Amino acid sequence: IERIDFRGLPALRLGTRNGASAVVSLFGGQVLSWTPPGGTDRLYLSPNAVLDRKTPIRGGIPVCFPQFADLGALPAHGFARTRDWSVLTERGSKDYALVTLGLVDDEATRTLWPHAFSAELSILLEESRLDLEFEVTNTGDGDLEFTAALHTYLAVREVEESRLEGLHGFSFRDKTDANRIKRDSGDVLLIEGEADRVYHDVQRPVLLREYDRSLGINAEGFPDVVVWNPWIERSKAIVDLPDDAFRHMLCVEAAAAQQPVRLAPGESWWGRQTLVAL
Ligand code: TA6
Repeated sequence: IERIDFRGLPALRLGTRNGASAVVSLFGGQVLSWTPPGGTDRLYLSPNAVLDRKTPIRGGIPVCFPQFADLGALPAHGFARTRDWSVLTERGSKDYALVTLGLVDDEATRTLWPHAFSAELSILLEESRLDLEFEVTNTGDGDLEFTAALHTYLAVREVEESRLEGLHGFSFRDKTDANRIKRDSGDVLLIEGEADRVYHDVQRPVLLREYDRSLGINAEGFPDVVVWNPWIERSKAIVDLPDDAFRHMLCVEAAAAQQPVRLAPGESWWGRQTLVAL
């Protein structure tokens, strides 16, 4: 684990002896890159991402907290992705690297969201696996409620040739169709247009299949799976995405979105997303 400067951002590089590596920005507590041994980057980071330490970074794994998307009155996806996180612990051996980053409330966060909290993000890199665990503790003396997500931007070779398996039978809220609640009937989900879906209470791992590789995506604690691809028009409208970005990215996110998490004073909650390169 070494401290690096990633295009002007303070960051950590994690590596293992067999050649797995990851880059984590302290701004946002955001994984920006993850390359399993012998492979290419499995995360999508927009070549137009603005790295000015103010703007949310477009790509990697943004942490959405204490609000997912525009579900409440806070800025979209909350404030965790635009704050500086601190390094709490770092550990490693030849086979793994583990860092835990921390974020606590301060005057600026309390102005937006009047709660005392501490959040920890543990990032574990192993051979072909990346594991992110997000934990929130209510350190105040009143109840608090939040929604959250690990907004994972996966890199795909060609989105129209990618297949997502494991979501059939679960109901989802379709943001591209007036938030209607629908249910998937097909065995695989193909991305052939804009997708912005929150799948509820997903009980099994999801598999992203491409013609020459696959990725297992598992979650614990986070009940929902969000699938997002902006497609042609929205890619053009999003300034920090190239026009053809939609072809090379697919967000498959671990979220607690449908039902806010409620914590009494002293209580904690955690959720995890695990990616396995296959
Ligand atoms: O997770 C899907 C989503 O909430 C979409 O609705 C889309 O807006 C996306 O996240 C990106 O949000 P951002 O605020 O980063 O532009």
